[in-house]
Parts: sequence; structure tokens; C-alpha cells
Amino acid sequence: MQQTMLANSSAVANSMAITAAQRQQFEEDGFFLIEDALSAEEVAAAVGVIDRLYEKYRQARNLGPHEAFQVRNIVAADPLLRNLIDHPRILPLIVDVMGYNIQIRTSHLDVRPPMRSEDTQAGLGERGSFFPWHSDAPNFGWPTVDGVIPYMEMKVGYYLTDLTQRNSGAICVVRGSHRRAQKDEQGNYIIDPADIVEVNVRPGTAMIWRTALLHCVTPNLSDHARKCLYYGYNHRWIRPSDFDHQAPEVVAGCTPIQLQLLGELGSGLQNYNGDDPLVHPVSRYWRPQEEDIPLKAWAEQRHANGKAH
Ligand SMILES: O=C(O)CCC(=O)C(=O)O
Repeated sequence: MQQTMLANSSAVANSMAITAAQRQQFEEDGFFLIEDALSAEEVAAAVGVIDRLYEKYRQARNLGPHEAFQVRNIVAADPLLRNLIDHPRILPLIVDVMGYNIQIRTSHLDVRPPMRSEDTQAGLGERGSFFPWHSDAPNFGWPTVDGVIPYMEMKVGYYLTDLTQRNSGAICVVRGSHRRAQKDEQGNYIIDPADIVEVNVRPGTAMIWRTALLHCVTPNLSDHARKCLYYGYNHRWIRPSDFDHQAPEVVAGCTPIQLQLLGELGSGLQNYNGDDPLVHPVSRYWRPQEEDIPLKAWAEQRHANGKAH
């Protein structure tokens, strides 16, 4: 414990903005809150952009009045949303917790109108509920060390509407769940209700959190839509060190498995951002189809054969 305290104080001494208490909460609970991270004017401007986008897609996609709506890659949707990636009050905290060799991994806006009670019958975060417990991960998951997900990425959530009341559509996190194995032997999430934190905050509050935390969302039983923004940051080095893309002559004639190992995408080359690139782009590296990673079928075949080869 003494060593941890010393390490923390020296880390804070080398930091730009984070306090010792925030760093400790980020290590132990996996998140901390920054009230008034955005001014009232910034909140109003962001809500204005969200409302415009929501209205456009509400009509274009015939969204129902209770339907939750998300746009991903919002850095491309509007300059105001792009400019939040390095907000001067928050960027120093991001660099303090993540370092400076980082990049945006994802960005999204979420609008969650008031819900009908018939859509909220399942328990909070239950499997099959409108928003089950999960931690963010690529398909096939993160590697784990002794059952624990290494610290791979974090997110900033900007909350733009009043979430101070319970059951107003706020995110819930399970404090400390990033520091332990998350599932029992039956594959069910291990959650002590005493560890669930409903993030009931005023507009303008930001949350810096580890995406390995188990999280879900409360039903929105309030009289207004919940509107928020998320920006996820990860390390820029999670890619090959010797190349970005190989030259065509290197990949020419390669087998599908060789293509995977050289970072190529099978059908993903034509469909890198998925089937709904405008509103819900999803990288085929993050969510690969079987043909993007032929090593999966290869490995399954070997398992089926009892590792005979
Ligand atoms: O809508 C929310 O507040 C939760 C969003 C979420 O699950 C995420 O950012 O991974």
C-alpha cells in the first residue's frame, strides 16, 4: 500500500491536471466525474447539433417516439463534435490517465427518449433487457491476465441533459469491476448490487472511465430525452510496427491466412465500415466477419481434430 501511494503521488507530480483523489478513484473505482466540464453555452451548442442530427435521422429512418438512437463516428458528423476530442479542460486529464501516444477509437452520440413501461420490465442490465451489462470489447474479447482485462482504453462521457433523478436513462457502472474477473463459471456477470453506481449528474458533467468497467443504462422514465456524447481513446500502437499497409506485390498470391496476418481484410476491404456506414460505422478489425479472420476457422478445425496436426 505504501508503495502504491508513493507511485501515485509521483504520478500526480508529473501530471498536468489530475488530482491524487481522481487518480486514486480512477485506479480503484475505474471512473471519476468532472462537474461543469462543459459550460452552459457549450452544452446548449452540443444539444443543438444533436437535435439537428436526431431530427434528420428521425425523419429519414422513421424512428419511433420512444426509440433510442445512436450515431457513431460523430467526429465526422459536425465540426463542433469533432472539436470536443481535445477539449482544453478534459484533454489534460485524458493524457494524464492514458499518456500521449493515443488516438480516438470511437465517438458516439446517444439520444434516449422516455421509454414505455412495457419496455422496461426486465431487471437492470439483465440479459434480454433493453441494455444488458457489458464492458466494451472487440469481437472475441480482450486478452485477460489472471482473468482481468488489461488497461487498454478509456472513454469520456459528456452528459448534456439532467440526469440527477434515478431512472432517467443514466449510465450505471460497477465500481471496481475492471480489477477482477467479471464472469462466473456459468458465464454470468458477477455484480454485487452495492457496487452499482448510477451516474446521476447535472448537464455539463463529464465522466472519465475505463471501458473495461461493467456498465449498462437505467430505463429513462423521466419526461425528457437523455442526450450524451462519448469519446473513446486507445493507444496508437495497437497496429503493426513495421508497416501500415503492405504493398500490393507483397500481398499478391497470399493465402487467406497470410492475408490476415499481414493485416489485410477479406470482404472487409469492400465493406470496412459495415452495412450502415453513415450512422453506425463499425470497423471490420474491431468487429471482424469470419472471412476477415480465417485463422478462427483454422483454429476451430484443429480443436475439433483434437489438435491432431
Ligand atoms: O448510453 C450510455 O450511457 C452507455 C453507452 C455505452 O454503453 C458505451 O459507451 O459503451
